[in-house]
Amino acid sequence: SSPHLRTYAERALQHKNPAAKLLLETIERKKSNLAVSVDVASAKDFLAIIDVVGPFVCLIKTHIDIIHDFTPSLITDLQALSVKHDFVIFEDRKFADIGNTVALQYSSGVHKIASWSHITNAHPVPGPSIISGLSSVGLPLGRGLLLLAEMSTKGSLASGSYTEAAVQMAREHRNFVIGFIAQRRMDGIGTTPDESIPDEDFLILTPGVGLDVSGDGMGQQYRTPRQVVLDSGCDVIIVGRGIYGKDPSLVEAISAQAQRYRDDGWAAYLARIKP
Ligand code: BMP
Repeated sequence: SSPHLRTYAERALQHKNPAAKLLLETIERKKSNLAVSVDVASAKDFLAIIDVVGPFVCLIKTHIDIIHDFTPSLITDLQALSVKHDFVIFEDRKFADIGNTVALQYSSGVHKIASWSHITNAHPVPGPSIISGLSSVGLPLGRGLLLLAEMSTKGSLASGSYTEAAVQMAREHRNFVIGFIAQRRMDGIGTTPDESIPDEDFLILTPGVGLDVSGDGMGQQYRTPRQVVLDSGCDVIIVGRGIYGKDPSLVEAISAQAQRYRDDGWAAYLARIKP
């Protein structure tokens, strides 16, 4: 059956990539397919939000280059929170260069992403060499890569044959590419029904999720957890401003929003796997 009709636990047993396995197991253990994207500029706010939403998430998504007062100790603190609250870490770096350059960007610089982020992502635009470059660093560390097959923004160029080519690229590197940033399932895309690969199980992590507004006035487009998980078959909802809003000090409001999205995402999943 199509992967999205199976439980996260069943899928965890079959996945060979350690990061994919960890994510699926964490989703099942915490009964949460919610990822929170913590896009704030101060280290203090960053850690405070993660500590509040931590109990409700399977994954924390970071843009570490947004933090204006970054120091290496922030990573130690982030890792401590990931142990305390049991979540996976995904640095949303969106690599997009030649293999040699992305390998350096992934392993080195101030942020040393590969050393702490279980999952990262890349634009498929340079072709398969971006996967080779990143996997030369990430595979020995047990990391996983997501390709951006689609985007949530109005007017996105990642559609049609571009999306298909991204899926084909992923199929050639299934030990390292664990899935996609996309708006719907990618199973069998670019194949005829008799060609489709039975044990293909790509994880679909989906941003552009919000319950209260339909956009942000800068091209972002929001759909509800139910539309994303039940109607489109995606595996993880990624929510940023819908949860932490404009004021990171409103701890109770943030906690309530995280629970609300966690509950909606999980209800949509249960409705999806119901026979
Ligand atoms: P928000 O929920 O506040 O709109 O944040 C969405 C997050 O997901 C941002 O960190 C953005 O970089 C990321 N994102 C997205 O919105 N759309 C995509 O197609 C891919 C993304 O990584």
